[in-house]
Amino acid sequence: MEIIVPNVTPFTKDNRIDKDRLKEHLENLIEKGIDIIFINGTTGMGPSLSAEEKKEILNISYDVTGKIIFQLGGLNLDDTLNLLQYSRDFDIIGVASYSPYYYPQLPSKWVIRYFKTLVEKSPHPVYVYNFPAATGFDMNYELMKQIDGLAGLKDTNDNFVHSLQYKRFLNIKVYNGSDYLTVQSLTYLDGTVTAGGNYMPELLSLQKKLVSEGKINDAFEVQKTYYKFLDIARKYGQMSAHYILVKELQGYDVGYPREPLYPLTEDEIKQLEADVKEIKNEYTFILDKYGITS
Ligand code: ELE
Repeated sequence: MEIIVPNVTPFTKDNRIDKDRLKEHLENLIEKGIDIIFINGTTGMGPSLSAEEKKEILNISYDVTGKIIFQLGGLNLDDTLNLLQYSRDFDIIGVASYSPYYYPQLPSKWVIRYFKTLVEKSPHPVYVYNFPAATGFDMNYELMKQIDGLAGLKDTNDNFVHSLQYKRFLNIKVYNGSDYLTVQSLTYLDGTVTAGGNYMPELLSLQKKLVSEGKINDAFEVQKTYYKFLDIARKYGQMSAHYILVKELQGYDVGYPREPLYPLTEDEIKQLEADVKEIKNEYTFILDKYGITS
């Protein structure tokens, strides 16, 4: 079972990728036991990145680890194929793509054709990133069945039965991508993809350890604390709150989100810090209880 973190992408105040901060962040995640980094995902603002920037992020990340799934999807197939070609020289876990998005009512045969093209051209195992709430398209197990050679899928879906169906009907790796289903995904699927791991890598690693030892009830207890911080992230807009929460819980700066996802205001940051302060002792209590150093 794997714990996978879709990393935040640190930007500078003038909207450029902050290489040093990205490197520092990924080093910390790997050190804290994260198995795979999912780069250019939703949390990493994949749709806001140019093809060149996606390459740059692959390069920086690869300096830290090869345990990478490289998300390279987009609405320009030339770019995507070019990125696939580019990834050839990197020894990574795989590549991933969300389905073509934005355009309404896409015939499913086009989406199937898209993923078949990726499988055919990819030098690496291919993972589907299914996020119907964001893309407007659901790559359900019946569609997935029509594509041979896929390695796996990340299903960002609060409907856990939907994720279980892939496991039931297909022989591929299946991860759920909802932050609130970490223990469930570790127990019943091949693992979890969770943005919360950016700022709570210790609690995520601990959930994995407890599940692998069969201590599911203890894992649920840890998950309750995990939930409390996820709730804080959502209260302020999770895409930008992640940046502050990394600072609060991991102690280093990951810069800014990229506009038009605006950073939290001074007042919001103060409020968020107060919220964190109220429950931070729970975090340290758990780390102490299990003898984890942060
Ligand atoms: C998730 C989103 C899902 C993470 C990525 C991810 O960033 O690439 O609110 O749990 O549905 O897709 O963070 O957010 P929730 O896989």
